[in-house]
Amino acid sequence: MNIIISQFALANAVLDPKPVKVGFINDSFILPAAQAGGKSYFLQRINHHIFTNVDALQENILKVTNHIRAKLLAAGVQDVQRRVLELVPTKDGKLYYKTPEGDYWRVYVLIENATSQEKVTPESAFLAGQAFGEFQCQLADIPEGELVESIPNFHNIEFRLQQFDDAIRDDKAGRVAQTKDIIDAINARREAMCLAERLHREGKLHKHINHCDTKVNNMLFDEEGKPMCIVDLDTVMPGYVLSDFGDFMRTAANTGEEDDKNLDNIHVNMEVFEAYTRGYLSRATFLTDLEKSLLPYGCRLLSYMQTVRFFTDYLNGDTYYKIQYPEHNLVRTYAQLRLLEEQEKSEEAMNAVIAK
Ligand code: GN1
Ligand code: MG
Repeated sequence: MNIIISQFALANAVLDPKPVKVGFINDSFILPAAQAGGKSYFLQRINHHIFTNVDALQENILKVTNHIRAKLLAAGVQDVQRRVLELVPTKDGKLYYKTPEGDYWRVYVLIENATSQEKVTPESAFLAGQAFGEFQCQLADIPEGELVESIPNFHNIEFRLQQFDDAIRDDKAGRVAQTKDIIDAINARREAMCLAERLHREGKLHKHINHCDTKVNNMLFDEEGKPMCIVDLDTVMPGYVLSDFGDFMRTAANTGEEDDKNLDNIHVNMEVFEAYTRGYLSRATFLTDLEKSLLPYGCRLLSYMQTVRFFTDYLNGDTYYKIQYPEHNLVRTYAQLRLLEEQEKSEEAMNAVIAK
């Protein structure tokens, strides 16, 4: 690993990499500064089986971070280096290093004294809503076509259902026969869940730049518990605002875990829903009436999409998501499906919050 680290233009010496468990896709390490007062870094091996165009991925991230940094500087914001990620180039000016074995590595400056939350409170959900709303506003003026879809059709539910159909047809892991209940639950909702794509084709629902992975733990908080920096920019790309709203609710407005084995733990946390919605709508002032009215559907869409994605990976023999035990993707599927059912029951209550 020293050979990898030595490729990057670090400002000072660093200690041995310390692995950190974040996300299901990339491998991450902290490079602590060797001397007090020095800079620490965040090293990642990019999963290039998932992000197949690493050049485009890294270009996207550079554009997004430069765009946000310019806005923060123009607004006179203090401590800009804690509010936006900074990529560290290699010594020959590239945005990643490719090893002779074909692995891709990148480095960010580590944001110091930051914490992340796995569970939010209504107070932090309100602040998170403001922060994700602001993030969308900051990126709203990136010209169309400037960012590449780092994973093509990433949040396109029609595409995800196609992958699901293919997985059933191929039945690579021989798991289709025992999972008919899930297949039926997915099929029963497919027509209704493709609404966003239909509205887009009809020219009624437009795309904005989205984060596309607005899990609570992709936001760093400062010492006072205020949102400071949005991280994990791999999937920043054009999409429907429903994606970011829905994915936050999927992960934060859930009283259970994403992979809860006890389905009775899973309910919609309406307090968090209400607080995030208030924060988000106070900043995302560009939303149309149609977009606002679709937000509860957006919650269901993201839970449904995640059900389809975890389940498709299960049928394919667990090749996409990192798993911790053999049936993990099946457990995740059931937990996401239950969340979807709970969100269906809360539809009226959600509509009332938005209307208010
Ligand atoms: C993956 O690895 P992480 O936590 O950043 C996935 C998201 C899913 C999420 C499920 C590139 O995100 O789309 O919503 O797992 N990222 C990719 O928790 O597929
Ligand atoms: Mg991610």
